[in-house]
Amino acid sequence: FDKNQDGYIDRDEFTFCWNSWIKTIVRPINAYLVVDVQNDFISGSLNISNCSAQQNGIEVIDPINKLIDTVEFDAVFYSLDWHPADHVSFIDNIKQRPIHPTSPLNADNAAVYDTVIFAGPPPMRNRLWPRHCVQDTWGSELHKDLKIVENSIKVYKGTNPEVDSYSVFWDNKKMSDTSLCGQLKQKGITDVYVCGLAYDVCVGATATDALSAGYRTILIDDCCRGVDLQDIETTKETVLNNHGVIVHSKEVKAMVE
Ligand code: VGL
Ligand code: ZN
Repeated sequence: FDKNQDGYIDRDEFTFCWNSWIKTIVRPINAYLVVDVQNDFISGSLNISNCSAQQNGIEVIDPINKLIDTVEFDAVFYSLDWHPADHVSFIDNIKQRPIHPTSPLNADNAAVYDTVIFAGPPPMRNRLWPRHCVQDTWGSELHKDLKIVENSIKVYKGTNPEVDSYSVFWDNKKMSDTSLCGQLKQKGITDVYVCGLAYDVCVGATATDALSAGYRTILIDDCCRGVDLQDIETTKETVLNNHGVIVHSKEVKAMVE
């Protein structure tokens, strides 16, 4: 850069270079991704407080809202688990599909939260859940106290009756992606801040996919609640092993600004 009489870098030249070149390379562009903060996971049919970790989903709402109010993210996304009535993950649909002969459990002895193998083709491992987040029902609505930002984007997943979708990027078979992938690219997002429900299921799968897609990925620990304590620990280890970052929500504002 040219220097002025005082020996400082010329402002106009620096500003030009920053805006037209440097910024586009080095400035983070931050997305806030709020995963599945829906009625069924908080107080409905898949209330996570009935699961082994006994955590309460309602507790994520205040810290998530606080970040919405205080941090200027470049984009905000809300994902919704959005299942058709005949979805493969619902235990009460188990008789609708043939079980593979190698499946340790079958329609007579599988219980909720168990995993069975459906015949396919191809054979497909599938965890069984109570009927939840059926499209256009109260259970699939975002919780009424969750703040919805203007110009934010909703992402629907789990819409294919034959394949479950924990990650907000890809279904569990990696057969098809959601609208999130294209939106992040189109907006030039570099950093993804992930939070929501359930920590060890959809939040974990989403953070893992964000890392493998090459995004700098920040998991906001106190804005997540999960199903199983051991699985939550495994989720955190996986994120850290793949060069993700785990922070408390009070650290986020300084990271983004
Ligand atoms: C989820 C179980 C089944 C989640 C979705 O959002 O974490 N968990 N479907
Ligand atoms: Zn689901």
